[in-house]
Amino acid sequence: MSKERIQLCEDLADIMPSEYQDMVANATFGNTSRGWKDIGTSKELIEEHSLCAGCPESIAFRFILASIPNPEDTVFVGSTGCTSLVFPHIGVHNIHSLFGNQNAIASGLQRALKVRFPDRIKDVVVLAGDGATVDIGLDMTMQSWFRQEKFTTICFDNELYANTGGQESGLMQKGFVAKMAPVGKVFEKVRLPEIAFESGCHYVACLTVSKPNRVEKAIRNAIHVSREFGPTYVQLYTPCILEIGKQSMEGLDEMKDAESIGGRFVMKEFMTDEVKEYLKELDAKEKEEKKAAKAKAAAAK
Ligand SMILES: Cc1ncc(C[n+]2csc(CCOP(=O)(O)OP(=O)(O)O)c2C)c(N)n1
Ligand code: SF4
Ligand SMILES: [Mg+2]
Repeated sequence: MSKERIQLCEDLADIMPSEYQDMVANATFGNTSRGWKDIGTSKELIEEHSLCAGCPESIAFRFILASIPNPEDTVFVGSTGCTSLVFPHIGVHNIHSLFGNQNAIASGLQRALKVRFPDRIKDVVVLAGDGATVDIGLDMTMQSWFRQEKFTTICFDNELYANTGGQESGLMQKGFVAKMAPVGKVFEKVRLPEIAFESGCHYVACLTVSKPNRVEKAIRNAIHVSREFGPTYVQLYTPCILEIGKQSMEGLDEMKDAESIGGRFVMKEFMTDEVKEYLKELDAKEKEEKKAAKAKAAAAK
């Protein structure tokens, strides 16, 4: 990774917005050890968001953007929904795709980047809602897994179509009544994490976004594994507080309840034995690198 990739053009530097200047000077591009702990002390890759106040999708975005290992060489592929309202405000390349097509677009993009930049690591990350990933786009989602496309799919699971007012989705829980689904869901929540693993994903994680360290680890694992092995999937419970009748400050409690013992979103991970071994080695390597960086900093004092 290199900070040289994110620069201001000298001739235009004085007319660039101050937020952009700040990002070039103070964001964590190029830091190998970037992570959620940088939030609050460095320039974040998200300027603002246009979601409802307190929407868990907003904090999920912040954690993900702080955790991606290679932001200057990452391209997000989004889809229509509440998530798509945030993409115009982030400092990472992103593409908006037609609703449901995101994994097809990402497949072509990842392949093209591999041809165009054979010697550079380029990460493609799909980030879309449950309606886009599991309902209308399920065919494209699963076909990319069957074809072993090397990118990560992140699903913001708020258990309905929030952006269009609350229609039923496959990830909605049984019996739930939404504003635009008055009868109530008649079948169980689709078990997409299990389906993803059975469909060829090499690493799968399902969790809430209440604990930033867990989100960071899951995102990093998913991206590193996608580079080496093939498709990976991360499902994040980001409840729509409007639909479940919560106040803006109650989203965190909702997620904590959901992940406590016996809850619907106790964290789960699936991975192959090969991946388990690979992640163990990656962790050990990262620990060594951190130790060496600390020792270097101490010696420089
Ligand atoms: C091709 C197409 N079909 C349908 C829509 C209408 N549409 C916009 S947002 C949305 C729901 C998004 O739901 P989800 O993916 O779960 O994201 P959320 O808004 O819940 O974050 C739908 C159906 C559209 N914009 N384009
Ligand atoms: S409608 Fe729901 S999911 Fe969408 S921004 Fe508002 S709280 Fe978040
Ligand atoms: Mg949704």
